[in-house]
Amino acid sequence: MNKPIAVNRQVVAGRQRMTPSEAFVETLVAQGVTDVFGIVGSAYMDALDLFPAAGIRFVMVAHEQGAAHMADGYSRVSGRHGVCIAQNGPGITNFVTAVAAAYWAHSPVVVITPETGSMGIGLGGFQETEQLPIFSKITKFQAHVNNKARMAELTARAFDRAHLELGPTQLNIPRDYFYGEIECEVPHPIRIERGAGGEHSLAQAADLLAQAKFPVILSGGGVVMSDAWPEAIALAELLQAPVASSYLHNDSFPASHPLACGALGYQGSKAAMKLIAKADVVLALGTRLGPFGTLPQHGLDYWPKSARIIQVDADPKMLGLVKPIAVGICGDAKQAAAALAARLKGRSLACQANQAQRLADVKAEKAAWEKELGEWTHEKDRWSLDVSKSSSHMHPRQMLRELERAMPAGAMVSTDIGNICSVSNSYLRFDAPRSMFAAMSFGNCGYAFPTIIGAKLAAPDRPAIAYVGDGAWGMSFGEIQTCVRENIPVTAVVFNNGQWGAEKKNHVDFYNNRFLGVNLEKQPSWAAVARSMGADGIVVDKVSDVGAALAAAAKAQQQGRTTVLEMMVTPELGDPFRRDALSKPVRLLDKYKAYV
Ligand SMILES: Cc1ncc(C[n+]2csc(CCOP(=O)(O)OP(=O)(O)O)c2C)c(N)n1
Ligand SMILES: [Mg+2]
Repeated sequence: MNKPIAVNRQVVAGRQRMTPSEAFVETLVAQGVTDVFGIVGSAYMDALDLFPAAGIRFVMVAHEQGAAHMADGYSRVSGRHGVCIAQNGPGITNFVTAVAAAYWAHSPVVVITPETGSMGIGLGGFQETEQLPIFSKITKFQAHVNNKARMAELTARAFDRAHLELGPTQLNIPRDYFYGEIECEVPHPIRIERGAGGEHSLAQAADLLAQAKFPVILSGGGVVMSDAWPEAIALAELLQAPVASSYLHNDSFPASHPLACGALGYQGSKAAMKLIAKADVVLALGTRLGPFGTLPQHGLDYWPKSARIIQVDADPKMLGLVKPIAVGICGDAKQAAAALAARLKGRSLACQANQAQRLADVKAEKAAWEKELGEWTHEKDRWSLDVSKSSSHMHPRQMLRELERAMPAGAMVSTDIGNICSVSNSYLRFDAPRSMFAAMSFGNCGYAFPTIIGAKLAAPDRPAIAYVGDGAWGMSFGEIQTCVRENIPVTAVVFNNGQWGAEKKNHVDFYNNRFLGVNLEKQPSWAAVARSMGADGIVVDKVSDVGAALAAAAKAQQQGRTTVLEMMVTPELGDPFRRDALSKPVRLLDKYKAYV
């Protein structure tokens, strides 16, 4: 029987004798950690034992990949660290995919990796692998505890650097180093305040914006991370500039704002694309301008190649990396937007002369895109028409539109990688920041469900909804156990089209319908699986039932229930991901001649 635990969050002060486990746990407390995701392991049990007394909740997950995705979602909602821990060797290698995803989402995730004991390293004992090289390219900083006396110092540094360098960091600890006695002081967290950027570059940027005839703001993840909505709105209003959101950052500007045009990139907004195409100056605010996010879409090669670009990014290495820039500002999006607005206020702006025309353009393009979306009730390519004709299920676009209409206020939505999840990009609009969590440029299937679980833990009062294709669901549904056991209620909307659709689309477009490894035959009833795992499972087969089902699932969250909505949809498929990266097959050998 466990006895009631007296929680004490008071960090021990001054230099003290303590065990390395105590130093480690005290440093977590000092860094404000209240939740850690993972699977139990002997490697760190001596420290884990202290978590309850230190007021740290250990969230037991089904798979370590889930733990790291949860840490990612948690950090993206809260702006605080997400933390995960696991057993040395296999527990740690299970983290890899999710840490790579967090890396490209710039999430301050601290990955704690206990490793083989220091006296056994290199002997091939049990659960041994070199844990630093594995993460070297997907973390911003790696701390290796090379002496147990440095436990607090290096633990603190891993946490400090995750915020400072805007991404995951690793804390690698030989497992025997949790034991013993040391003398140390628990460091205070170091939090660096970022500034607006250099005076000279801000002045240059203000001049460019003052001369711009058609300025467009491209609002990115940095706007979300720095809580810069008010400053981005003020700057947009000052310039009366249309605002596009960067790829999968639909929550980087309020969707209901008259200047908001929607997102660029795959399955993004044609209005945003057509308006940015007219820009003579683009202010890329808090975005690294990732290459995938500005590829031609909907047949539109919209990127304004002759526009002057002002790029604001907190990471100086991102400035001018992908697109040539006129001005690079190394600064915080919030501070930079405020500083630019202060420099522009009261100045005569060239964009004032044609303001009425520009606003009319914005209104017209938005209305046209809305009308097109409203009428785009199903995919129109020949294959899609054929397969949906013989299906009684819902057209994905109609189902997505209904989900959009029924979206509860303040909802957080995570999206997976797949054809329907990607199409959903056109239908996801937010009026609060920190609301959209997508797999970003790492693009791994299996991302959305664990991520929303982490988000829900960080923001329990907000409705939490994951969009997941049925293939990706097969990878990630195990975390229903976490929702149920740990009482973290969420809603998973699973798109059952019976296929790895996004890849099947390539077979249709490039491989003459030679389908291989894409049909998800003999799937279980995902609703029944959910019920057997202690969640609610509902099959939805009619567009008219979609809204009520989502509303009921959101309500069930308030009662602590997790729901899986299994959406029965036709196999039709929207535009492919990588038209840019595929080409029609060429075969030179006779035996493969038919494979074209
Ligand atoms: C971990 C991982 N494995 C494979 C892929 C390649 N891939 C991209 S989309 C996709 C199909 C997704 O199918 P599903 O989840 O059913 O969604 P749908 O496309 O059918 O809507 C696959 C296999 C990937 N992105 N990530
Ligand atoms: Mg599918």
